[in-house]
Amino acid sequence: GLSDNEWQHVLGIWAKVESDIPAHGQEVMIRLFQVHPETQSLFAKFKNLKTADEMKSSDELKKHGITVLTALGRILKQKNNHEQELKPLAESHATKHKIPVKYLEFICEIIVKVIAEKHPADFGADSQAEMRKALELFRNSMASKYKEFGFQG
Ligand code: MNH
Repeated sequence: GLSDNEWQHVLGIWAKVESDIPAHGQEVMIRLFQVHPETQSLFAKFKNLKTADEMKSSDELKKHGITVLTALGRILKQKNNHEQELKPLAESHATKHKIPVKYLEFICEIIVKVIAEKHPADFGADSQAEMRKALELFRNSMASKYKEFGFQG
C-alpha cells in the first residue's frame, strides 16, 4: 500500500480533479478512445461516435466520464482499505463488461496524463509517481478480484 503521506498527496491532487469532474472525465474518455480505439468497441452506447467533435458533444459520454471518475475517487478515498468499495466494480467489469486489465492500465495512464496537462504546476514528477502507485494498487486489486470472479482479465 501507500504511506499516509503518499495518500495525503494523492487525495490532494484528487481534490483538483474534483474541482471539475465533468471536464476531466470527458477528456479521459475521449483520449482513451482516440489513443486506444479498441476500447471504444466495448461500449455499445459509444460505438457510433466517430470524431472527437461527436465525442465532445455527447452528453452520454460526459455522463459516463463523471461516473468513472466519481467511482474511482470513492475508491481512492478508502486508501489501502478499498476492498468493499471496489468489489462491485470488479464484478461488473469481470462478468458483465469483460474489460481486460490491460485496458485498465490504458485508462489509468491517461488519467495521469490528463491531470498533468490540466494541473502542471501542482502535479510534478513526484506527485505523478504517487498517483501511479495509487492507481497500480487499484488495478492490482481489480486483477485479483477478476480472478475470484473467474475472469482472467
Ligand atoms: Mn467502466 C461501466 C467505472 C474503466 C468499460 N464503469 C462503469 C460504471 C462504473 C465504471 C462506475 C457503471 C457501473 C458498473 O457497470 O459497474 N470503469 C470504471 C472505473 C474505471 C473503468 C472506475 C477505471 C478507472 N470501464 C473502464 C474501462 C473500460 C470500461 C477501461 C473499457 C475499455 N465501464 C465499461 C463499460 C461499462 C462501464 C462498457 C457499461 C457502460 C454502459 O453501457 O452503461
